[in-house]
Amino acid sequence: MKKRLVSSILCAAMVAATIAGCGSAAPETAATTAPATTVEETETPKADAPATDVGSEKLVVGFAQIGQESGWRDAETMSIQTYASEHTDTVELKFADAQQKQENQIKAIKSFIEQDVDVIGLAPVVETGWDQVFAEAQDAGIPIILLDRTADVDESLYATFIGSDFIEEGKEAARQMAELIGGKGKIVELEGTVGASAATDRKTGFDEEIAANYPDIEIVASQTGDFTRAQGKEVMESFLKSNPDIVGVYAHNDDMALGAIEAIKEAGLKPGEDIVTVSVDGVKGIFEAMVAGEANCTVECNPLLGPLFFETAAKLKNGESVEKWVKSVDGVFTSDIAADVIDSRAY
Ligand code: GZL
Repeated sequence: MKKRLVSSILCAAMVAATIAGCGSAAPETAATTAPATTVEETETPKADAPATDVGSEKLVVGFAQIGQESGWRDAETMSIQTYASEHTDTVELKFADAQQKQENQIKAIKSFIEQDVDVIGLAPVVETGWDQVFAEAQDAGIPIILLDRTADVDESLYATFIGSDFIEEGKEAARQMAELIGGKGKIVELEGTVGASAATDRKTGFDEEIAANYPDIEIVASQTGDFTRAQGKEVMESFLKSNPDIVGVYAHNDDMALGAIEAIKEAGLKPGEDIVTVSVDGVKGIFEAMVAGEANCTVECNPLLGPLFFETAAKLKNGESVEKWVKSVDGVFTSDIAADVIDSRAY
């Protein structure tokens, strides 16, 4: 607790300092090991250091990433690690890749607590199962930032959620789908990871919008593809076998849509024409498919959250209050403008 108190005092002087991180992205942790720590350890500031002394005080952040399931996830990881590696003087990043397993994320959080980091960041792979370890972090005086996915815990157990409005993304996708198919026809839905807030809420938003406003559109099948391209393709193959007359596919992320496009082509049909696609994320691959006439719409979900993440972590270390939800601003992109914007896309 003493270190935390000192950090809080010292951090008052950090407001002017640029927040930076040291790129110490640990190699991918194996599925069963505890998270790798960085090579460099910070010195605990001397308890009697004057409040104005910035010294070698660093913002020490532990981030428990889900894994590498999609191009979007890779873009987010790059954003976090690049920001840290470009600011090696005042921030130390301890990074763990949980290989999409909640138990590895929990292990990583416990390790960050043992190492007494200043702030813990987490993209919760699923919404439930976090109460115990979040309470341990709270008892240790370490605030938690939720990045890009929410957790189903009491709000007092985390400092803030930085991410998009997934329900609104789902509603926008429904409006785009309705426009593409003229408000009628049979469609299928490729869901994200079971239990993930991004999947649950994108489904809620889409299905409710369709039910409320488009009575002539029928969702004839809906199944998880776990946010991966391979599983998106596999599920779409089965959809096509049992539903030969579908006119559209809604995928909770672009990677699954790209897998579905492969399946549609292998079934001898034209993606983007015989079966239209609407998905979420805005990764480069879906823009390339739209330019090729094989995809129709992507609802953007910004993964470039690194700078905002570190900025928010610094505010927490400075003892500043932050909004409970720092909402990302996202756009919508359709195939008619894809060629004009593809070169300006940052991920
Ligand atoms: C959204 C994020 C989702 C992306 C997927 O914030 O959690 O996880 O939409 C990724 O591509 O796998």
